[in-house]
Amino acid sequence: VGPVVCFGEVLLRFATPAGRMIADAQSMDLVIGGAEANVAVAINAMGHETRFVGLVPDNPLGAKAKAALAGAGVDVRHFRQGAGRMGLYFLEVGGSLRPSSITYDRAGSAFATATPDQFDFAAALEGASLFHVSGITAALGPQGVELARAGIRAARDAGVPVSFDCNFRERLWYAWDSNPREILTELISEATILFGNHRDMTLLLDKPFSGDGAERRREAVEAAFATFPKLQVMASTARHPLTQTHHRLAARADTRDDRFQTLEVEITDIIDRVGSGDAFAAGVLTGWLEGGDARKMAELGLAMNALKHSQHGDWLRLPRAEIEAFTGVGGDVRR
Ligand code: KDG
Repeated sequence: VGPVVCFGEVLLRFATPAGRMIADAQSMDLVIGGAEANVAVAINAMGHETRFVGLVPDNPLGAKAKAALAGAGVDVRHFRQGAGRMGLYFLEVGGSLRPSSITYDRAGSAFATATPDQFDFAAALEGASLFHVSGITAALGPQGVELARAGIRAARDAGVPVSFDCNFRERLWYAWDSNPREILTELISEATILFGNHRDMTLLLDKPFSGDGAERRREAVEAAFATFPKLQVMASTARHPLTQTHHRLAARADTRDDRFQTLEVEITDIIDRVGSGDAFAAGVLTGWLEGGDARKMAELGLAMNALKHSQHGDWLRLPRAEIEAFTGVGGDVRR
């Protein structure tokens, strides 16, 4: 199995102490984020090689981001440093009564203003099993659209299957004169694997899906397979929040001739849910790399999604044995 190549923007994340507003915070916890980097780190922790393609500034902030990915075992030979600023995001951590919220400070970052010729996609894709990209890159602006397009085209030309996570970020898309329906439809038409739910499909097809939750999800999957002939796998999660820190989660994976819907698991005492969608993608992709069926993809995805809620920061890098042992019930204290 060749490496999974992930492409996107790496961000520094500053988080307030739990229950403290940004306005009142005097210190913040600093970690590395960025959806596609989160996926690269989590797949790597599952025992598969990953390679990251990106661009951060040639300053200590960019160096920190690059060193962190390298330290997590990701191949950073194609993770460049150059002119420009670092993208940041600030997380105001809520609690059981109040949601957390994200403030971006990333406009005009080195990555968002990069041009495709700054990346050697062909070299980065050599020997790769998969190319993973997300809608966030395209949401950054017209230059981001060009970057996503160029990466996907290079993967197509190299015969490397594309994995695409819609990762719809309203605040990014609607900060410029964008047409997410048209752009996402174009990008997804090259995808073999799609992470998206019925809300994404509603946006793409301009058509609401009726019915109860399960029916709506099934219709959305059918619509996706009908709309995108290259698509082989579609995966999504369903989340039912009971309080801010107590959710029920389920996952679903579909191929053209197989499908699996997990039972719901209870997630209580959520420590940090940011990056849980990326952990889900990493689980599904791990299952796919290992030739797994819909059930294996959905179950690994759910386990990684759920366990991410127990970890501070954007990353999930628990030992694989812990992911596999996950039952949703919790366990004894290890001694
Ligand atoms: O999925 C986690 C991401 O939302 C976080 O890392 C920040 O990449 C990010 C984004 O653009 O929202």
